[in-house]
Amino acid sequence: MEHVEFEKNIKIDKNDALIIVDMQYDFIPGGSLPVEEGDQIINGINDIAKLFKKKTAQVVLTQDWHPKKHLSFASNHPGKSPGDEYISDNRAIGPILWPDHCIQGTKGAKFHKDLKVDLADKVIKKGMNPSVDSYSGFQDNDKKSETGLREYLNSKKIKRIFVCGLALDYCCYYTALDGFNFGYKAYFLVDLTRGVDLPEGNIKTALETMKKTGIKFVNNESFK
Ligand code: VGL
Ligand code: ZN
Repeated sequence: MEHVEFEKNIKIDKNDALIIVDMQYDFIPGGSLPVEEGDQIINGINDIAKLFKKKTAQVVLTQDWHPKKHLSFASNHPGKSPGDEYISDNRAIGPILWPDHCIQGTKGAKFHKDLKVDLADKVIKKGMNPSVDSYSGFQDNDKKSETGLREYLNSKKIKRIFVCGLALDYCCYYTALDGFNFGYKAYFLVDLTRGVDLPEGNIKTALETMKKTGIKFVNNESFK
């Protein structure tokens, strides 16, 4: 990624939270909504999670957790296919439809076995309302109901959030934006994310929008 400046001299402390977004089988190659190279970020995420634990910061996992009849699935719209454009009222669903993924209780909804889930202090599930999607770890797409993440972070006096995981241009992006808009300083661990880039160009737009908004970018060097 060109034109991105990485923050320097970031010292993690107890008012920081690492938010690891949707590291579930369905988003990893072999799953139903695979993000290219999604498996390649697992070790790096484990390493950064260890650093956060060592510094007594919070580690939070989000988990996409859909009912089988979720309206973000193309299979629940006769005649539609995954990737087709679809925008419902309030942008509750869309801008595109997805293959069936992260159905509650299935293997695809489980965290990848190599992810060190024991390092997590909290798991936040999202996307349970069948007619509203939740890309953000904080709230539903229609902004009418929250997941409990903000309440949790506030109970721990969190001031800064660091976002990584899958997918860069959907759930990571909306989590970072909401976090910023809810008043946290928001940092994006861009090397520890991968995107779907649907529609094409979506990753670039997401990165530009975050930069413009005031979300900061960090990499491994930022913590040294
Ligand atoms: C996601 C599409 C649908 C994500 C979740 O985790 O980025 N993307 N559901
Ligand atoms: Zn989903």
